[in-house]
Amino acid sequence: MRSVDGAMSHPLLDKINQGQATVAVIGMGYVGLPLAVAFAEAGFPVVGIEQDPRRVAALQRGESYVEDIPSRRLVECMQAGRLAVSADPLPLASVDVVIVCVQTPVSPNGEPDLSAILRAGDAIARHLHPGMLVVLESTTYPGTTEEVLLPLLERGGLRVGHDFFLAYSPERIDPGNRQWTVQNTPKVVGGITPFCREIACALYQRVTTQVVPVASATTAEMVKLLENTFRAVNIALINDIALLCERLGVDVWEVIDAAKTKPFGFMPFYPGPGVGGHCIPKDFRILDWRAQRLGYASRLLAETHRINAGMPGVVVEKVAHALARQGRSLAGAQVLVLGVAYKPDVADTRDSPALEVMRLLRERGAEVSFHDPHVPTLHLDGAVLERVPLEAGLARADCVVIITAHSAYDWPWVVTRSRLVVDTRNATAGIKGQDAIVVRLGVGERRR
Ligand code: SAJ
Repeated sequence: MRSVDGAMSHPLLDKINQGQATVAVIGMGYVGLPLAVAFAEAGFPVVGIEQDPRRVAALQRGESYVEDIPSRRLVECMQAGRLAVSADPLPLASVDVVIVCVQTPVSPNGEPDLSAILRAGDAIARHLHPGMLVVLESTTYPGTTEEVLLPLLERGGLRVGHDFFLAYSPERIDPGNRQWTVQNTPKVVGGITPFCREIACALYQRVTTQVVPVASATTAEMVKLLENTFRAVNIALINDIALLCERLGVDVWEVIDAAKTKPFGFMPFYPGPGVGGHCIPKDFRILDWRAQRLGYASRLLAETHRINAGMPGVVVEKVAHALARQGRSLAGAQVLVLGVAYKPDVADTRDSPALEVMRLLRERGAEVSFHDPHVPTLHLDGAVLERVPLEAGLARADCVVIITAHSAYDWPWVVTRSRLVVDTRNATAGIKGQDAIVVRLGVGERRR
């Protein structure tokens, strides 16, 4: 691969640098679709490989189901002939680059489910040909690319670093984030060999402003887990501090706002009813699972899970206590949950803490309904719940629980129409309702 001047060269590298490499993206989800569109908009011919026929049909109709990609951008790429979608992995036989963006769920004990990666790896292995670059982006335990994907790809006799190239580059998509996109978020890249890394860096340089090469694929896998474990641990910390502040009789939200005036050495996190989404609840558990198999039991990671997973129960206890102070029992009470998406201003409810809060409220006999401006129907334990009209829901509710503070809510309007509010997001700070009683997570009764 080395030319006379020592620079690395290879026909694939030339095709990438000329924007002529054909790119396949496996997994057209909230990671894969924006990536496929980014490469297509950079001029590459792209094929999206997607196993879900409903997604394939939607994309072929020019309908985007990923909020960060408006259908207009998808249609433009398809009409320019630079983006096609296929349910069949056959196109892999004729592409130069394959990027794997499939999901890696975890089981209740934190064990990562690699089945989607293995299916993708098997499909690639069946179509692997000399001169191909394979990049894994799915979040997984450190060692997956080298110990699981590489042997799968080499089973046909082709050798990594010579016949084909393999790298890992963690996805850094933050759904709903309008400021940080594929194009301007630095991209970490680690290769199985130095040339694997070189080629993968050249690929991402075509769509991102900054590429960050690291020593190996395992290093790159660890970078991703550190990023999200950092968030999970700090969310657990502030949830813990919130419960301490309640007992201290201070307002944790005021404490955080004052602490973040420190211009260095502090980064604010905020308490809440639990941690949702595709990544933060699970990524640190993948790391914990791997650590335990390496004989390292991290107490911090175990405690992080206990605290964050325990927050829905804390919220339900707060509802029960607030009702009891009005002489009402949670059993039989009408409870309205506001905001069921896993974070503000998105429609995604996957692993949303609202689901566990609603389950626990129901277990305690409450009549639970929900409203969310972005979520018209909610699947909960096999049932399909319809969102209730907001004003009618507030009028009927004995207690309103704010789980996700979408910016579309007019909180003074909500509070004045509520009897009792349990606010887990500090959405009602400073709002005085005529007769509403507002209980905020992390705010203690001020001692005289
Ligand atoms: N949360 C809190 N308190 C906080 C921050 C978040 O309770 O201070 C909760 C949120 O309500 C949400 C969950 O944690 O339920 C996850 O929040 P998030 O802001 O981390 O949102 P995600 O999972 O969509 O995106 C994260 C990315 N977020 C940011 O960098 C801000 C990033 O960690 C990853 O790029 C992405 O996951 C991923 O795909 O790994």
